Amino acid sequence: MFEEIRDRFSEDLKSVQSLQELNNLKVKYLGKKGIITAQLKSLSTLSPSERQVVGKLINNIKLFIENEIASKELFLKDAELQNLLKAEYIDITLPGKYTSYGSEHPLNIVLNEVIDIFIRMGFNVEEGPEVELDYYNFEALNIPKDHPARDMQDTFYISEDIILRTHTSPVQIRGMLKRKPPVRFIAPGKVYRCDADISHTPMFHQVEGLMIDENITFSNLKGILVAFIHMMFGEEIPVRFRPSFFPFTEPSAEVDMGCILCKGTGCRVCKQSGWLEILGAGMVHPAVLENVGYDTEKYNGFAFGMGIERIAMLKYQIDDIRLFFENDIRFLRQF
Ligand code: 2NM
Repeated sequence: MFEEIRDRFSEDLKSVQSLQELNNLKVKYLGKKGIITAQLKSLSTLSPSERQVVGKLINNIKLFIENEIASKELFLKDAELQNLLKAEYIDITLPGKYTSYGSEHPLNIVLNEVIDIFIRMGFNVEEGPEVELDYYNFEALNIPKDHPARDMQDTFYISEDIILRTHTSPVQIRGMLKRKPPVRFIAPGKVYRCDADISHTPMFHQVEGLMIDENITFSNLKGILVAFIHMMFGEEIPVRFRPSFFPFTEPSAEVDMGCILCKGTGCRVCKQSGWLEILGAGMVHPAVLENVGYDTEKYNGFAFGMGIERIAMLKYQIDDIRLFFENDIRFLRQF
């Protein structure tokens, strides 16, 4: 009789495929209304001596069933885990989805380098409109009506007195009008001139700088610009100042640095001179300071300007300015 229960259980167990089925089997034998439970309950109908023998037999079967169920449970749980591992298998050796990263435009790399150097020397950064009044772009800068820079072929006119700025100097004018001296800021940004060849594009980038205070000298101008060139191109680079002319500065100078390509021995880029023109600069003309209401008895200062394209062309040895604006991915990827 008990042998029969045990064999039936073993048969039943063989057909169990899942934890759910195993639980059903457990209920069938060990549950409240289970086969073994019923047997245990029927013990009360036996005499004490029979109860001891039969009870032991039933308990043995119960233990056997419990053990069998426990080991089957372990087996099924392991099988379930293996299935899950198989179903959720990820081949980490497969190449990932391809993402193409952009890179910073060479002009922005150089522009940010220039800005960072002047920020380190205590300059603020000022911005202004690209569509500008003739007044801020020319008049306030002491550029007279008959000056060649005002010629129709250089300036993009929007109307009689509205133009695209031809330099960022109008930002300096607006910056000075906004505050009292001392002032020390740079104006980076896009400028527009009607011109196009391998070294000119109708839009290009400039950084102009300005420093106004009491007792500013040409030595201060030299100190700042030599420091800038050394930080930008290297401490060993020679720098020279040549007299020049700008309507908005007096005296004015062109700033050259030793050719970084031939180290001054003469090459195609420096036209055999050993020098590269890199900046224009000068002491701000008193007429300009008067136009912004600064007391020229008390204040003076210097200003300078540079083209970012030219610096980037020298730095990366690019011989055609138009490459910056064609957006050919093969060009842009190299930076
Ligand atoms: C240059 C060269 C020399 C310049 C002058 C001014 C201002 F507004 F203060 F008058 N801003 N920038 C300046 C002076 C710009 O660029 C080649």
